[in-house]
Amino acid sequence: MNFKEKLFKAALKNRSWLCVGLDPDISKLPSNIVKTPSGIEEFLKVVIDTTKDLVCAYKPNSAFYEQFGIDGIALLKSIISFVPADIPVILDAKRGDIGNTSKMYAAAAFDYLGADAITVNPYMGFDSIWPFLDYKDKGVIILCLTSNLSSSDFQKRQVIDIDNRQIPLYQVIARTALAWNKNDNVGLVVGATKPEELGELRKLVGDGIPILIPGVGAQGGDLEMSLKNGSNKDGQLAIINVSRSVLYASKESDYAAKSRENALALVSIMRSLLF
Ligand code: OMP
Repeated sequence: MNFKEKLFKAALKNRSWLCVGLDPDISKLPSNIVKTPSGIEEFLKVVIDTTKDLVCAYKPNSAFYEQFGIDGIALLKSIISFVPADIPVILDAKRGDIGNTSKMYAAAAFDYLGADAITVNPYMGFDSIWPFLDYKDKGVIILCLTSNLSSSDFQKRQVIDIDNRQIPLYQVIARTALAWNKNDNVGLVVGATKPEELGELRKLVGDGIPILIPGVGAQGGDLEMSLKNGSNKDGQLAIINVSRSVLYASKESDYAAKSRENALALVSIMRSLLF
């Protein structure tokens, strides 16, 4: 089963387009959790167990694991394999390098870690992305318009596309991503903090491309607007990522119940609008 099929299956089974971000931060952990990689492992496994019927995917961000060195990589691998087999894991690593190097990044993400999809940075162009696209069953989610304030430094600059049209750079990326979608395994990242552009981008790429939408919760993005503007005509494929506001719902030992409560509040809105 490829990434998109697995994503659809999980979303329809759980009636949810929520992706919980698994970004462990020692300073935010509940007080009863031991502040070591094995303490974090226990914490993340509890959160997965308590939310696995509420999500369409999980998204561990590699940086939060790399900070612990070799133990962090082991933790990342263990967390990915702990996620139930019918729920896709998006490795958030924003990779991209010369082709020869991207090939190694792809092998690390897909063959070693066992991720179902990865986020990639398109700045270096097609030969930096094809080693990922070449894994036909894996999702390749391309940064298009990111949620951060400084995204406009480059992404909103007006540029001339190959057909001589003057458009913002993020639209060039979206149009190019469509051209790269020969294996039907391309997705885009568009921040929830950019709702107007999100709607414009959904129209531009059509109904078949998953859009990963981070920025709801801690970054202030609006859930309903993200669903309305990011979903396709059937109310699908807007993957709403929420990390901190689900993971760190409580500093106390009731964190599992509180994480579930926060995830369920988001999913209830999704269910009332989309399912
Ligand atoms: P919270 O703000 O805690 O919900 O986390 C958001 C997660 O999404 C983090 O792992 C970010 O690195 C990631 N992210 C963004 O916040 N903005 C983007 O534009 C892209 C991503 C991403 O690629 O997932």
